Amino acid sequence: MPLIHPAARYRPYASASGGWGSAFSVMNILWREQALFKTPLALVRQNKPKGFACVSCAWAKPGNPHALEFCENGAKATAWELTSLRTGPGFFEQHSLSELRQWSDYDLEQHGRLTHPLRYDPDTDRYRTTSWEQAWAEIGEQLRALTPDEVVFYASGRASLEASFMYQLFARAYGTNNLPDSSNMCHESTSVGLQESIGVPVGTVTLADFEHTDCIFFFGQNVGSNSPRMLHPLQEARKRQVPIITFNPIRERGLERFVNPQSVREMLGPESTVISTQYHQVAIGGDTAAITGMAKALLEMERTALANGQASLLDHGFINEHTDGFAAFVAEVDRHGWPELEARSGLSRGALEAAATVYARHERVMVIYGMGMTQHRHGVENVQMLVNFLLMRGNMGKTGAGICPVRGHSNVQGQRTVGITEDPAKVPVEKIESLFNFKVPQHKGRATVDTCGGILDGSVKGFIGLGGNFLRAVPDTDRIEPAWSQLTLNVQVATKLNRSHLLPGQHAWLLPCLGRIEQDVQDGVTQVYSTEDSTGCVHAWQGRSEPAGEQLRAEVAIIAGIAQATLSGSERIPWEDWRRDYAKIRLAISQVYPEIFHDMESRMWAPGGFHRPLPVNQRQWKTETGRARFISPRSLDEDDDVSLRGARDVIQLMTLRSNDQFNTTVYGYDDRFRGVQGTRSVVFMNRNDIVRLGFAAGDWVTLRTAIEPEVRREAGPMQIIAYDIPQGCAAAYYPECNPLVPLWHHAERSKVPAAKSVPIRLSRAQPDAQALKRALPESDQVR
Ligand SMILES: Nc1nc2c(c(=O)[nH]1)N[C@H]1C(S)=C(S)[C@@H](COP(=O)(O)OP(=O)(O)OC[C@H]3O[C@@H](n4cnc5c(=O)[nH]c(N)nc54)[C@H](O)[C@@H]3O)O[C@H]1N2
Ligand SMILES: Nc1nc2c(c(=O)[nH]1)N[C@H]1C(S)=C(S)[C@@H](COP(=O)(O)OP(=O)(O)OC[C@H]3O[C@@H](n4cnc5c(=O)[nH]c(N)nc54)[C@H](O)[C@@H]3O)O[C@H]1N2
Ligand SMILES: [Mo]
Repeated sequence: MPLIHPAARYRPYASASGGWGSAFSVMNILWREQALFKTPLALVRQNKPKGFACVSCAWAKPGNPHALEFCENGAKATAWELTSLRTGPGFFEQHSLSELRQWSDYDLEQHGRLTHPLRYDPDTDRYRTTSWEQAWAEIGEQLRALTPDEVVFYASGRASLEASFMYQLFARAYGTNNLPDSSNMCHESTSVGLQESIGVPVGTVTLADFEHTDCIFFFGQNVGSNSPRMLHPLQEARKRQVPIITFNPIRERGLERFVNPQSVREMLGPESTVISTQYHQVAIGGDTAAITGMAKALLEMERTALANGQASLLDHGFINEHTDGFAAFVAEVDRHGWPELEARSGLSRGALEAAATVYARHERVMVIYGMGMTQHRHGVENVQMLVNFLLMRGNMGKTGAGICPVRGHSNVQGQRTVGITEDPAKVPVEKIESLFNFKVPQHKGRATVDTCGGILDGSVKGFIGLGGNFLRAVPDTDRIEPAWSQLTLNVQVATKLNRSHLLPGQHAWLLPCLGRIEQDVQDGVTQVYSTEDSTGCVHAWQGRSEPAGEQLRAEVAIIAGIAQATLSGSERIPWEDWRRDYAKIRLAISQVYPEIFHDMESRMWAPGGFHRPLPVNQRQWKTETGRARFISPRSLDEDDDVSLRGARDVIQLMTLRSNDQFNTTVYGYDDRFRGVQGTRSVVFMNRNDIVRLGFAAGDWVTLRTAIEPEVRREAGPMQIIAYDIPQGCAAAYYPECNPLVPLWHHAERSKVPAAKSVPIRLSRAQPDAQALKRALPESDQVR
């Protein structure tokens, strides 16, 4: 067997993020997608007034955009959608689904855009072309035969406010609140945590706050790969000498140095901007302990100051007037000694005191965070701990300060705002009932984890997917796959082929839709659509590129088609009018949610969009007690109930994204910033752990979940990379590692799968030629 030395494919990345590496990477994908000419034209309009919203991340779209307001990964996402490659009817004549199931995620999507509505034919094991009218009629018939609570309506976070509003209304008029959403795997810990703590489910920071902040804390988010446009305001802040204090187990390149690829001077010159002024490599799951440590340091500084007759360090005026729970929080912090905090956080007292000192010296502090905080068993407490930290010095409801969750999908926050949620208590039921003349079901529906449970036990029989790749994105994928193929009904609205489409169940349709970059013409009139970004701004957009095929339909039209074929019509929902004129959908949205969306039709065109009202910014707290709440964590341990502390062969695995993917969409096999080339089958480990466990860098291993060992959960083979990551911690890629995450291993209350903290054991693997080829797809050595 050929020996593959890791040095051939792993070389630490010495450059800054952005820069020439970024420019080359974009050219590469334009070439591969055969989109060299179309894409650059489209990119000029990306994130611009009268242009289209980037289909990649949810980061804010400024009112005064750069000449080119896009990033490396936004450009990749655009090229991915505008590709000249097609997966048409001929493709499905050639390939059966059992054959396609052997393909990689990369190969499936790389084949290009879906072009025709398809129905699965079990006799030939192939998708066959159907007509839209027939598809809608047959899907309607299937839905009417099922009981509403046996069906779920999944949304992946891209669909516009208009399509999303229609989608949830359809599900509810049909008779269920089963509305799982990608946000159930993502920022639901934020929605639950912030709602309780400060009375809004979303972040409070806007782009303008970046101009006024004087200090930034950054937890568990990989800005260089996952929201690169945010590097611009961060770079601006650094030019004003704003300190940025980062907590992340891995030294992410984008959090260290940045060269703006759109600045000629920076590209040609030697400088790069240092992003993080302090970098703390916290242990996986150690953030609550780290923040407790900083709170402890602050309380100690405060006591010393008061004893010396100096001014108070904490904002007692704010704490007394606006918060509750402070005394209990102080007692909780006092309860923990430094040795315990150091052990749990993996950071020294000195490091935590240094961070706390910077915090104490600044007046306008904001906290930015991502999946490193939410995807833990204590994800909700992690988020609430960030709020506690901010409240100590009144960093809420003041310019330049606040909390900034970095959302994932480009309209995931907006989908929740217009009613995509399993909880009817979160939607204005009375307004919906009186406007549309139907009863909203009163009982809670299923979110993502409950949907998976229902698929496993057979109580979920029908699945409608508005985008996404549910089967690949959810935890415990190897257990769910066989059950997924037992569904009675499986309808997927998609732009490209993915694994969720390949295990079709009894009756399955694959319906191709327009992407957001494409022109959406209904009855001769070009439609516009709207989204809400991570900072709570609502914008209008318009796609202008030529659609990938004549048969494609807009998501709005597809939902209207299925709804009309399913519902009795007694509901008084004007599906056909809405399909013809999206302004009418927006009017309905503004009637159901007037506080947020009044006069939406005119306001959404304002440069930078319009802000949803955030009472927090007026220091009004819509919480249970009418105050902002210090909510003490119940434990410093991220996994207290499954802790395998003391089991020396167990390490904590985080599953994360490379720089060359968008969620389950794999653009390529390089992770430039982490120095990996040509493979995704790697596990990053601390050198001491590698030696201690009897391995060497470059060894092939199988990863096995250590909790609930009676269930066999495995992933691999993967090659070990010796990496700068704390001892006891490891990292590997999502979605390859999803079979390792037990379905029940999720955040309490928010049910976000704890994808950032899975206890695993390693065993030596001997990959055969086929496994090697899968692991190293671009390697000549194994061909
Ligand atoms: N190019 C690109 N852009 C994307 C996406 C994509 O896949 N590709 N996905 C989109 C989506 S849906 C989302 S939700 C976002 C995701 O964006 P991120 O929130 O950045 O998600 P991850 O890549 O999973 O990385 C999480 C980061 O958390 C760190 N981390 C892991 N565990 C811990 C911990 O216990 N504590 C701390 N402090 N840090 C930890 C990891 O080292 C990593 O840097 O990006 C969005 N944008
Ligand atoms: N282990 C582990 N698991 C995770 C995560 C993790 O960090 N670790 N992250 C979680 C997170 S944060 C998220 S958000 C989920 C993501 O879960 P999903 O949102 O379900 O997955 P995506 O990969 O974003 O979906 C990609 C598919 O969407 C379709 N698509 C693309 N554009 C459009 C469009 O405009 N319209 C329609 N209808 N379809 C379109 C394409 O067919 C494409 O194949 O995964 C979660 N799972
Ligand atoms: Mo996400």
